[in-house]
Amino acid sequence: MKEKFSAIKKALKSARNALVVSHVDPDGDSIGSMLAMGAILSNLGIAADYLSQDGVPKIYRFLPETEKIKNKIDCNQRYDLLIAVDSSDLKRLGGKVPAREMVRTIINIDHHPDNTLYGEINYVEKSSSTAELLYKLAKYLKIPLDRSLAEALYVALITDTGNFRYENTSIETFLMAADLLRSGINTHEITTRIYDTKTIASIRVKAAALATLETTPDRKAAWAVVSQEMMDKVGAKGEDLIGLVDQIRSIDGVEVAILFREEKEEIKINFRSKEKINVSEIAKRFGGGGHTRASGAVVPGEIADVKAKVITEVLKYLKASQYLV
Ligand SMILES: [Mn+2]
Repeated sequence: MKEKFSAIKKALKSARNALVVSHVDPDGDSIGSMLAMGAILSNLGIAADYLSQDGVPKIYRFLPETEKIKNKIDCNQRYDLLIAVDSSDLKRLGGKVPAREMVRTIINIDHHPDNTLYGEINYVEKSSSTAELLYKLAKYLKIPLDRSLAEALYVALITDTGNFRYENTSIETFLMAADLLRSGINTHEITTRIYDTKTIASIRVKAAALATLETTPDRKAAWAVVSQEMMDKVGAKGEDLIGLVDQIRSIDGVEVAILFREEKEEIKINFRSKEKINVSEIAKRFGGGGHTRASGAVVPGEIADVKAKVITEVLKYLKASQYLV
């Protein structure tokens, strides 16, 4: 890891400007990691732009400097560095990233096991979150851990570990959290904003989605559907669905939870598992990917057809894994 850090340090030293990018449908780890990377860059005096094609979900906008994150950039701008955080491949960054020839060096910082190592420098390591990797990088670079950097890292850390509930939570995770707390962040305020502040549209669309809940007879798998009509009816946005698939997974006995969401001509699918099934394998069969317990895919087609196809495949997978009897 030392070589990775020194390669990054060298690249940063010779850079005048950088573009920090994260994946489409951003989550807390992608936004927090972008901001943390930004704090590192500004500390080193490197000018930075920030690109998140789908913007910044409202619940993360209390973080300092989120207004710097734009949903498009000037495509004539050249960058010494493109720093991608929390994204397993280039495609996940969306279609608005600059052309390859506009960027000198790509630095890829990520914790997804299926990362395609698309950078000239790949700092890809198994960890709770991309934030955990950035925390280590910040320490190596001796960047002072001020309150706003600590807040960005903390939000990223808790959202990717489900507030320290998921199995990716380790001793390192808690040690990092403890260190972040030393900078004076208010964890109660942060968790209230992240977990206990919902829009009414979010509650309404979740109620409508949960009304579509179906399960296998043995309740090992459960799924729900969100149509465009359901979203429009209550004025919900994609970010209003945060936590819904986890709610389905929380049903007693459920091992695999799936959420189907209709968006234009495509169906976005979220997979979650509780403790046995590697849902990234299932997502891969539909051109997606992700983590062992949380993955996703986007499939073109009608919602009913896609749902039928996916459920059949999930049941096959569960059977083959000897899990479903
Ligand atoms: Mn992540």
